[in-house]
Amino acid sequence: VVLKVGIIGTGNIGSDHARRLAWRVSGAEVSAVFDVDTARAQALAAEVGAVALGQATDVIDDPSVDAVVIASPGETHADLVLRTLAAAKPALCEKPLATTTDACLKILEAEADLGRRLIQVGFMRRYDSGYAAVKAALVDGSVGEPLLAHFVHRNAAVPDTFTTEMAMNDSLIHEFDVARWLFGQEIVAATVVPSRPSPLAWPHLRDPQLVLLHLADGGLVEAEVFVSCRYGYDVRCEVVGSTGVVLLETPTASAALRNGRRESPVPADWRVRFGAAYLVELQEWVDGVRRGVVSGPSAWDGYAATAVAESCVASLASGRAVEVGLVARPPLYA
Ligand code: NAD
Ligand code: ISE
Repeated sequence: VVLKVGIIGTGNIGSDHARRLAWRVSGAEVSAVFDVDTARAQALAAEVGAVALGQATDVIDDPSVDAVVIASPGETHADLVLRTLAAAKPALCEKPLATTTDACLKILEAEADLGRRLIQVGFMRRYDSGYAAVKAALVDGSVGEPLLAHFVHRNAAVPDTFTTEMAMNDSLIHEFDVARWLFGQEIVAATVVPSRPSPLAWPHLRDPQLVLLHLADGGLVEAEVFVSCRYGYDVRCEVVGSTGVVLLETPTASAALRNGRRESPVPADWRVRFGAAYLVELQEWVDGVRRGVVSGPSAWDGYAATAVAESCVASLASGRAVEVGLVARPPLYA
């Protein structure tokens, strides 16, 4: 049976996901969409063969919707996820799961009451072939025991509505999830150190910044976030193990060799860099939901990443290391 998906939020990534589900993912179709920007929702509905409905809850409750993709701004996620859980429907919620740990905890409680996992968070890097290779090298022990990691997360530019805190809860939240996933460890403390700002960053932004994350087993992760780097979208990681190192470079499809130089393109943005990963993410989600299983990044993963982002924002204010205090992990997410 084809999975009928409803999309809430038809901006950049909501539209991309809708097109992937309509045309590139097998076993799925888009049946309904909603956006507060009615014209945008109607245009996308016409494009993918869906109907545009009048409210987000109409999408969630529509009998022609089996599962929901939430791709509206982060601060709207918590209410929509809770509403979807109340309708006992699966949802793929873009990151962040919610903007506060209190809201994440309400979601964990609601899912625990249902007694089964229905929520997946859009941490698509876990579906990227490069990150999967790094994870495989750590799992098979080929670099010994993982000790520490260096991460780089650079965006060419951000709109002037982007804040210093968003570098943590909107951009680096991906690294918080990847660090937990790669090391199989929770992050227990975070320290943020802003650098001298780039002259090209918006005047209100502290950009770039360095973050130091302490893992539960004593491992360390250091992450640079720089959202005004200008030259392209550059996301990398290097994990240092006891007998070797695993490197994930920014992939390049081609290189030009001329005039004594080797030049290769840098992806323009996340759409280009992670296009293949979003497709795998959606295909696996659809396949799982059709079998009655949701097994990707969980509401617990969403909560843990938001908790790290909260500690980073506190560290930004205090200039000190801030602990990440998580509640006990419920058995549903064992
Ligand atoms: P966007 O601004 O392009 O799109 C958001 C859309 O939501 C807009 O069309 C807006 O009109 C609509 N909207 C606003 N309030 C709404 C509401 N209450 N109900 C329904 N629709 C509403 O933003 P975007 O870049 O597409 O980001 C959307 C979400 O996806 C964010 O949570 C963002 O963090 C996440 N995102 C994830 C990735 C990733 O790599 N996984 C990349 C980009 C964005
Ligand atoms: C955006 O929302 C994403 O999730 C991208 O992956 C990230 O690189 C960017 O910084 C965010 O704003």
